Amino acid sequence: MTLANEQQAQLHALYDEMAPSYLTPLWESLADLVRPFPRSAAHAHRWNYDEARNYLMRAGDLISAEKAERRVLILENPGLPGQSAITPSLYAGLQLILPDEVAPCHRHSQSALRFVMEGEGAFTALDGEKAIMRPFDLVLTPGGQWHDHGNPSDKPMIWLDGLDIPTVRLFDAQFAEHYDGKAFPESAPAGDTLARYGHNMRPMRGTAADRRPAHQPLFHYPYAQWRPALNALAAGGEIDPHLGHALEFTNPADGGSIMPTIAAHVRLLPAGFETRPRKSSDGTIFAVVEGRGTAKVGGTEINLSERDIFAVPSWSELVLAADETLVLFAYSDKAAQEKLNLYREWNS
Ligand code: GTQ
Repeated sequence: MTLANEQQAQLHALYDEMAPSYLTPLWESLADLVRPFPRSAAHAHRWNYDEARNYLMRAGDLISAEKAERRVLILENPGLPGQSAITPSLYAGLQLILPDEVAPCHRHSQSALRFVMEGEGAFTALDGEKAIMRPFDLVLTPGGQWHDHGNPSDKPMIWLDGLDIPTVRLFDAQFAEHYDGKAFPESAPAGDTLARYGHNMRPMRGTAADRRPAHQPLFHYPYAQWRPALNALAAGGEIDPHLGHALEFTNPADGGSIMPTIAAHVRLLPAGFETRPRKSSDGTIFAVVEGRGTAKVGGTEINLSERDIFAVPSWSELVLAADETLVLFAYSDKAAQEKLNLYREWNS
């Protein structure tokens, strides 16, 4: 044995000896732990809506929303098996509520957004105020606020749930409670908060100012408002070469992201438009609202049709191309990363 080999053998014997004391040598893993740039375990992946919907409807025949508490199919990233995560920090699921069903009231530390995929007339109630949901509406249930869902309409209702479950799990900071009784008592007429905070205005005086948390009053961003805004933006101005025409949803209390951990936006790419390549450190979940096109993510080309959902991992090069006018909804952990001074992007 050479001297070098002898030392190597002694080192490994040392590792074996210290292992039962839960000690490991940094120098064997440093290059993996502290990398020059992100190399996500998540894969670029698309879920076809019709396929997922079919499984969800079959589950609907077999278990009630009430029994399930939340009847949801989790969109689990193929690179993160067993983690109930679509990116390392975020969760996505498709939730089904059938006519006359209720999903019981609870609250938890995790913040959630709902993006409606189909159906009309079901509601999410937040601290006792209903938001009546229509296709492609965005509805928030921020951490700590009581929420239940119900469907008094005559059609199934399906929405995309986006939560910060893996982020809260990372911090070991989760708490949850069930409400005693089915639904939280009605605290205001449906649409009350939207009327008060959803139009670049705020109440001069009134109960909603007290009833809703001052830091997070608004929780409904209807398609009927955001879609015309996107159209007006597209009609008026120059297109961003990396994003297309893009608008971020904001919290009217501070002009920042919709929730402390999650940011969300919509974008419109005109037919024939292709974005310049871009990378960002926020792994992002997209839902196709309208149109057809492709997403090139690193080496993978993904065909996009209406209501498909796809995940783009952190620091993957993304090029979006629209065959027809392509409208996308997206959410990511950018809000959390900016607070932690972690967010970065690269625009070619
Ligand atoms: O609707 O409250 O997809 O608590 C996962 C956890 C939905 C909800 C999910 C939840 C909910």
